Amino acid sequence: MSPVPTEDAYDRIRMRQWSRGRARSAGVDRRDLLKLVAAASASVPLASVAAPARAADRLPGVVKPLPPELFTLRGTNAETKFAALRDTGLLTPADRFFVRNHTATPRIDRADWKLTVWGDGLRGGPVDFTYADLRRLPSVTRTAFVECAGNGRSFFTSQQGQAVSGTAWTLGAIGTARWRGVRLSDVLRRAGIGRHAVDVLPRGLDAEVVTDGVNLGRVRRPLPVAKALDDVLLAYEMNGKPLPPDHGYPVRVVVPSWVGIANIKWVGDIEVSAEPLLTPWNTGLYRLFGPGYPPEGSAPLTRQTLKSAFELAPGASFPAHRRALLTGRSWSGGAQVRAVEVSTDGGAHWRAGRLRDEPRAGSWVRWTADWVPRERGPAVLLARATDRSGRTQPVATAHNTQGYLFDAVVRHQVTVV
Ligand SMILES: Nc1nc2c(c(=O)[nH]1)N[C@H]1C(S)=C(S)[C@@H](COP(=O)(O)O)O[C@H]1N2
Ligand SMILES: [Mo]
Repeated sequence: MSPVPTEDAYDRIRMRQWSRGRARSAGVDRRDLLKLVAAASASVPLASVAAPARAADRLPGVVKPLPPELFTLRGTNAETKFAALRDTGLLTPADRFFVRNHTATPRIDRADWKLTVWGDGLRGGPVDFTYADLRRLPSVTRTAFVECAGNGRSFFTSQQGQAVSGTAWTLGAIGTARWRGVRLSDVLRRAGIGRHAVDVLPRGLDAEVVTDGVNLGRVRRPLPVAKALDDVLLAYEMNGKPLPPDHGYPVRVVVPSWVGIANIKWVGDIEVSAEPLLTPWNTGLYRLFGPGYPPEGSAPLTRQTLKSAFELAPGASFPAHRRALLTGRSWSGGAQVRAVEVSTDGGAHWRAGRLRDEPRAGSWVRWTADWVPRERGPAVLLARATDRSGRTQPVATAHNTQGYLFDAVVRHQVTVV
């Protein structure tokens, strides 16, 4: 089932093309891309991560309410509080699902919306699909998490003392939903994708992104054709209802197990290219930069990594000598979660957590563990997952300047009273 060799091959080829200048820069000046890469490899001040989160009920640019008991606001984004997932099931209700907006949620009328598929990777000219056209195609349903590649970024700083740039997420830049829509492969085949197609570039209808005086254009990131024809959806429903405006209404891309940025919201057009494509989102952004990586960065990121989180507020308190039920979730973009271990003494002793869900690829598992705290004072809770590929969460994650793919065990401070 896993297309891993294909992904690896794609990355190797794309890296060679990038370094020899053979890939085409889609919609942004190649010199600007090179500047982005240079900026990405520079180290950055801690201040960018230490920027204080705000408390408010609303964010301009986000349509849904963001009550402080459910969300922490970070710039244009809203992080889900893990404690607010404790009373939810496997699926994250749309009103608690994190929001990552480069700019602002656009208001789109589905009667005016269409999807244009175009490019030199098609056998013929551009093909349009209305919302009604998509609804007439066979539908598929799939449970999948969407997780930002920078989820957990703030722990590079708070646990490892390292500077990283980007939104200072803790662990709440993830949600799991049941997505319904059509297969991207069905749409690409109907649009006449040719055998020579190599990259598929969905683009959002939200505003162009301007950073440091450079207009990066609209949010877009190429998918290798092998992935695009595999398990990618064009989703129009989230948890049985039309997509909410903030999560991509009327149609978004869902790329199970891959970095959040692959899941383009408010998709308006898809370029199918016979040449490899480069955009800011697969060159300066969403690669690993830093001492251990080449100057042009690692290969573009594909799958998410392995993580665990307690459904608890930071600094939560527990009464001594009373049995507490600890709950949490673990997930991996690499393979199903196989086991979760929990420590309530800062990592000296570990015991097995009880899994509450049948582990499935692309989803998370809920787990529980009992704890009877004995000593009053501060305590550190840890949860550590292992997936079926044999990976276990490490003690530390190798540094990268933009703080992507943090996978180390998080130390959750609590107090016994
Ligand atoms: N058009 C568009 N698509 C987008 C984004 C965006 O800003 N614009 N953000 C991306 C990023 S970085 C992430 S992590 C996910 C977040 O999806 P969500 O807001 O539905 O949680 O959407 C991705 N798709
Ligand atoms: Mo993201």
